[in-house]
Amino acid sequence: MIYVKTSHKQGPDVKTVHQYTYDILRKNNIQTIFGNPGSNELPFLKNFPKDFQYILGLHEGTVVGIADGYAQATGQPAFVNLHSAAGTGNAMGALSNAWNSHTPLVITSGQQTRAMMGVEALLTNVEAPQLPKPLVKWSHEPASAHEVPHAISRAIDISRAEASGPVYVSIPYNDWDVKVDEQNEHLLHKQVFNSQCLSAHDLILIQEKIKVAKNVALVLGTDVDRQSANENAIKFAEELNVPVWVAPSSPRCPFPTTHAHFQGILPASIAGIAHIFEEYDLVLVFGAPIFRYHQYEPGQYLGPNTELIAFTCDFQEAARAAMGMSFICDLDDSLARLSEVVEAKPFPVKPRHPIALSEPSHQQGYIKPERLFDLINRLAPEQTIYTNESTSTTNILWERLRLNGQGSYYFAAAGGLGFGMPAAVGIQLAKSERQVVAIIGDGSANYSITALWTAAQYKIPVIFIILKNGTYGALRWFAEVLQVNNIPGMDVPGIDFTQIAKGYGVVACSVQDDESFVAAFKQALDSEQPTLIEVTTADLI
Ligand code: TZD
Ligand code: CA
Repeated sequence: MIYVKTSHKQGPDVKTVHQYTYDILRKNNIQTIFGNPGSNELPFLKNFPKDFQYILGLHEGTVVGIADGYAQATGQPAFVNLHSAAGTGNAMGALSNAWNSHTPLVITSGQQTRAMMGVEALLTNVEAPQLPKPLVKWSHEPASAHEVPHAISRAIDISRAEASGPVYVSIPYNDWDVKVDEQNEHLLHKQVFNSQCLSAHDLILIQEKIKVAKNVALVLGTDVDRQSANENAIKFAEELNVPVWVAPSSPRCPFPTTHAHFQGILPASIAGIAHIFEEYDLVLVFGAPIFRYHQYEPGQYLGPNTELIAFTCDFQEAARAAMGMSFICDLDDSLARLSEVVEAKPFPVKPRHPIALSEPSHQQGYIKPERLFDLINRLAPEQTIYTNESTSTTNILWERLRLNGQGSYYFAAAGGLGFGMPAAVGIQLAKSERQVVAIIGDGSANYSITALWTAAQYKIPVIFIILKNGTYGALRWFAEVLQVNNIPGMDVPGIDFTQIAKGYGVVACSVQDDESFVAAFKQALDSEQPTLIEVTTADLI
């Protein structure tokens, strides 16, 4: 037998995996843990440090949704602790959204004790690193307790590196008390920087292409907002004097919807996008996939005379693009530097079609979505943050709500329902100075309804507005697109969200007309406590 001498000190001063992990979290400014615990996780949570807060979610989809909102709102990795295989499995839908929105999430789960993993004792997470794939940038189970601190530090740095995203670490529960090498101190000081700027050569090439183009269109995507590049995006659009669209299916709003250059959100189809850009010879895209289509309307990606240049933080997006020229770079820096060198195009930018304000809803027993959004827009504070999971009204929302400033709008990036309510809770937790309003369909509200309980218990004053039309409206629309009939399971009648909310400890009311909505919304804004307003938005009889 070969005896390997290790440098592990075993004296009383030597730190354990548990101590190093919490120190590594502190060093990374992570002092909030989002979780739902099980027996495998208890040794990690024991003697929970006083300088940390634990946010309990009652279902793992809700936990990851809350953490996703929190991470997106703070711009920093959020730390999640889930229960083994079953807990991770419950979180997968939420993880699909986090993956697609480049949300930095460090998801840990407890594993059985190492001595019983081989016999697959109850609660063993079999082949743990496989489980969350392909929705994580990195997935790992340390080979021994001695690797755990390094794996945690590595996970945080990977999640934060551009393009940021979720990572997963499975940790056997007997690892936490193991004393480990003091060289782990290095992990408390090491630093990793993101620095990807366009080269001088690239800048000249792009500048030249912009200069010779006659009609330039600008498309901005979610990562412009995520990288806080909004101000430089406005500057660039104004310096170049060109119209601005938001990328299709964008889960965030990178440009003020009130700006004179704003044209709206692009349709999510191949033919739809090509049609809009027919008259342009250059399309510049910042911070979006090329493109995030949804409904299949076949056609040419772009017309024969249209060239596309994309700027992305994600090499996968660049590789996936079916056309064009892509630069993998920092968006804020690129926009800033290009703003300095471009010359304004001579044509005035046409404003988008004006939207007429909706009519009051007299005596009809419901408030049309258009009307509801106009009322919300009139009453909500200037800096309101919206999460949107009302699937058939997304276009109306983009037309009618004022979305201004960085981090004003969040939507499920993979279209996975169960994001809007928990994300609103996580965002409000991170941004106590701004009101968060969650706009949620009566179908979508059911996927992560337990977010209400976390909002109530931690006094997180989100206003949840449930649009009750009794049906899966978006699926009805899609059935028409696909021209398919007689589909079962399209309606969701008989749900009383006020009763559910009250059961979870959230103040709630139901409204059917303008006056009651206005009164309820004003009261919710003043109350500074979580409130649910159920709004009938269609004739349900
Ligand atoms: N399950 C999950 C987790 N995500 C999904 N996207 C769906 C199912 C499918 N789905 C949609 O894509 S939209 C939708 C479903 C069920 C209807 C949502 O209904 P709603 O909103 O009441 O929330 P609308 O405005 O009535 O469409
Ligand atoms: Ca609905």
